[in-house]
Amino acid sequence: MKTRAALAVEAGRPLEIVDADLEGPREGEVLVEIMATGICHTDEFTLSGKDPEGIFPSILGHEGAGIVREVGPGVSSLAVDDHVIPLYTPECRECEYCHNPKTNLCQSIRATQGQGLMPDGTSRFSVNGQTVHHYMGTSTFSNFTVVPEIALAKVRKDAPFDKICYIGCGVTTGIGAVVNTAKAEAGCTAIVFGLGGIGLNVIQGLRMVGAKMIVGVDLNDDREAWGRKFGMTHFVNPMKVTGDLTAHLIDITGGGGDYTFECIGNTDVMRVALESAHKGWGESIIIGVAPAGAEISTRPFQLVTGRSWRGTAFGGARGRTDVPQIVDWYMDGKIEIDPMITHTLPLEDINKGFDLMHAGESIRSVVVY
Ligand code: NAD
Ligand code: AHE
Ligand code: ZN
Repeated sequence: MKTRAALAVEAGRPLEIVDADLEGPREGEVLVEIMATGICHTDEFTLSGKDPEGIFPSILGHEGAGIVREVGPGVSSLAVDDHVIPLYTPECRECEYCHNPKTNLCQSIRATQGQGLMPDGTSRFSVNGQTVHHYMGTSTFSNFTVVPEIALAKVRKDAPFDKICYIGCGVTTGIGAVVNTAKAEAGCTAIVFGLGGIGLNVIQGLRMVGAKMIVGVDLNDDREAWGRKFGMTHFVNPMKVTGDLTAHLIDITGGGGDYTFECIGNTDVMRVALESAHKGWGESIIIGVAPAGAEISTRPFQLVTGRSWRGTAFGGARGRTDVPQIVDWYMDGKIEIDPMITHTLPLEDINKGFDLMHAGESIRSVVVY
């Protein structure tokens, strides 16, 4: 079949709207009509050429929601007309990782996913006879996409696609980092670096668990109002701090954060986040994705004296199990999504979504097909 899609032709070039060819689902695969997709900073990161796993030409996008239109042979957990959210972190429930409660990183199809291919080692997408790669196993910048069954969460049918698509990455990553990874408790003190589409969800996760003090750090002053809307209690713009930022954060939190979260992908900020975690017990959680070749550093003494450095992917969530519950949280009013979706665009304007992100003008842009 033909599908309208935004093609990443090569690194650093705007996406091109094309009519791509899409093969039907094979064994264990599902054809999904994507109804809406968010644009995450990670899509920009890969398009920029900084992702060591970036492959071109490809169809990016990993924050979608849609409807099952066809199931391949052997698919048993999904049927035509089911509403689904594609999962870049699948959940096969069979691999060593799925059996270990310490991780959400199902590895059953990770190798082919990283090569931009379906689990059988081939692509379903092509344009003018040339193979086009999948991205993160999801490729939601295409109106129709083929996704492995184990990488689809079935969700309730009354939830709006143009909002719940954000649960496919940003919402789950931010809230999950607090609830699943940090397991932050009521009364804690936290520092959140980067108040964009991820950081604001960390903040609303912290509010949900009853954090006492939530310090937000961002270079963009406009983000102060955004942070306060979701529960931030203090705001710091590093440009306006005289002296050392780490010392300032330790000072205002009375010794450092019980939990700190880096939601930018900047290795210098990752160091500040670790070193502004409380001596003796503070945990610093890296969410931001850093460019190929980047490395983190600190004095080992920072760890010797009780701080821990950790990381999280997809908020530690097991998608098929946890994502339907997060959709319920949204539908029950326990978490907010609508105000963070600042822009809604047709696919033809998808590059505007990237421009808005670069200009710091959007929290989340969502493409509606
Ligand atoms: P975003 O562009 O919406 O937000 C980034 C924010 O950081 C902006 O508000 C910006 O002003 C601020 N910022 C930039 N440099 C700063 C600095 N030096 N100090 C303070 N603030 C600074 O991006 P996003 O969509 O929220 O994504 C954030 C990061 O999280 C990206 O690196 C993305 O790739 C990553 N991410 C990781 C996961 C995961 O599973 N680990 C999931 C989604 C996104
Ligand atoms: N491919 C990159 C790393 C990109 C990365 O860290 N991706 C996150 C999700 S970001 C979503 O917006 C992730 O889940 N990583 C775990 C995984 O298995 O990919 C690189 O550096 O190679
Ligand atoms: Zn993302």
